[in-house]
Amino acid sequence: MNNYDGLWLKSLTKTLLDCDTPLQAAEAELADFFRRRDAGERFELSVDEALGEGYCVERTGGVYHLSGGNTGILYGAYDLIRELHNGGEAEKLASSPRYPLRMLNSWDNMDGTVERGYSGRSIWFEGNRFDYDPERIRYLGRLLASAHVNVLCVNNVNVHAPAQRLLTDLLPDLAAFAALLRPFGVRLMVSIDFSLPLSSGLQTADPLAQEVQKFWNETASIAWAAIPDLAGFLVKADSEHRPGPNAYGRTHAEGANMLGRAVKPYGGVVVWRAFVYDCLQDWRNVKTDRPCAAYQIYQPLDGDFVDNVILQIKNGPFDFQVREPVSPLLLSMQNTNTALEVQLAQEYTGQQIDLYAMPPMWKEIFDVLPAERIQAIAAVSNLGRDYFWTGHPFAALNLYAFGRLAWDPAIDPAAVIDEWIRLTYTMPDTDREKLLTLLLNSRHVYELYTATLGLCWMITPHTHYGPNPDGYEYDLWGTYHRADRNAVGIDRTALGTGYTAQYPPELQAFYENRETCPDELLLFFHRVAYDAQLHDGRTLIQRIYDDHFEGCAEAEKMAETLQSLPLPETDRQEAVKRMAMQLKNAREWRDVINTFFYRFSGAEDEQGRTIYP
Ligand code: GCV
Repeated sequence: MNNYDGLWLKSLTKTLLDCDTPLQAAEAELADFFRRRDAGERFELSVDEALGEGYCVERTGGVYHLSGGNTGILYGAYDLIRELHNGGEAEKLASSPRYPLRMLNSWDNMDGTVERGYSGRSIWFEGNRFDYDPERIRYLGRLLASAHVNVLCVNNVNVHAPAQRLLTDLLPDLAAFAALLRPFGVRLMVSIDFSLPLSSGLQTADPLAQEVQKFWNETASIAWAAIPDLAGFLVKADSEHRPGPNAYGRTHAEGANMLGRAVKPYGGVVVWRAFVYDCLQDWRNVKTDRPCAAYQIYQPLDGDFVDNVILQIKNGPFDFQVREPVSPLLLSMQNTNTALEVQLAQEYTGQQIDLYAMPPMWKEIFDVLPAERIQAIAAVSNLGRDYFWTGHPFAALNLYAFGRLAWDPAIDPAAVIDEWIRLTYTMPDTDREKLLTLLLNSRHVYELYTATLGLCWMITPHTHYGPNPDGYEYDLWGTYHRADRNAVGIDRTALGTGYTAQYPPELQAFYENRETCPDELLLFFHRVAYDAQLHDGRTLIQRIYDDHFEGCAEAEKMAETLQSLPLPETDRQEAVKRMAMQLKNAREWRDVINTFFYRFSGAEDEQGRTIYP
């Protein structure tokens, strides 16, 4: 096990390694915490199953009475530890989750690589098999439980061989892995390949074929016999060349429901991803608009899904960009269980090199979500086998905050960041505040130099790091900016692609109107001339130049702040090293994008700064 001790809870106690239940884990954690705290306090635990994942704490004298459901007891223990560690009194605490499923989706392949992973290789797969240090898996369980994450999907949604076999001959290994996480209330989920019946000897994977239904019923029965608390299946179907029901002329509801019925007897769920669009688009075609796709496919199916199918929808209509409006599908599925999907892995948001604290961005989404329809929150994992677990030591914040906000979306983003800093680092208040401000501004700074005014996708193809304004412009992925010498952006109003019509009327009118559309989404919704005036009186072209200069200058200031922080030496060195890479990246973005638009527009910068011709 690597010996990095900087994640938000300090090193694993030996006793925790032997725990078999959340209650035992709660006891071990609290005993260890109070022993170290050495303040003569005691605790008493009682399990009250009726509390489920919830818990209550009450202090009488020097005794903390904690009661909680089977896993609630452990969540209560961690929350009590957090409160006391962070200087709270914890006289009375009571909490229960807003969302029942809080899922981490790993995109780990069995060969040990991680798709869009920036923290090294998989923690549990290597050489096409499970290969892990059990102590590290216990530590992982503990990390997830302390953030109240209760489901881990072990394998990539793009199911590559031999991950298809996780439900067949690799099932005993999966079961052994599940057992390590069980004491922490973490249940496993498996990404499945919709065409599995074909590789198992059937002639079809048609969801309406009886032999296919029988195959999945048997597969589920065997899987749940081996792992009775298996959470369910995660499915990427008919998306980016993955097999799905469309090949048989069946709808996504027909495909998902067939699986839903197979896992129903065991209390399992099928999480069906809505990330479906035409990934072979011709850039010449201006009628097809990728952000419209998910709504067009799934909205007509609202009400057709069985009750243990959850439609998992990415936060925005594109794909985890720095700035996107909320997905209209999330707002419109009235009769379907849905899950929100966010991405901790910083695929488009700096790859754990550039600083990017996500809570402020998630807050924007949580604030508009119709909470009653959302059953689950899922996040693409940012974990890996590297020394810091999340690449950048500060990127652990996003994992922690994800769990906290999936439990209680009302928590203020600044409060959750502050909580994480206090749990992770010991530093004077003034430094803690500096770090908090640095993290709170990090997304804004990254946005300034990479995605001004909602103009995303000007990135290097495939790697998705660094600028390349035309990298995807003449490609087949449907992600165009259509810049010419006069204007940039795509008109997504009723006069353009009609995307805005997918929103409820008020929001539609809000985005449709250039006057009310927020600047940060202007070029997502509108095509705008370079000489058009924005809300603050600047022209579009001047704003593009200014944002890139400002973003880069802000990154330089962040580097200075970082240097001044009293971090543990290992963390400081890594953060400083990565910040140097961020600065290089920010400068490259500034100069490439400014030159790109200068060459098109011919407009001089009003402040006469250097733009390369
Ligand atoms: C797992 C994007 C990523 C892919 C990812 C896909 C998805 O397209 O670039 O790597 O595949 O999203 O969410 O399925």
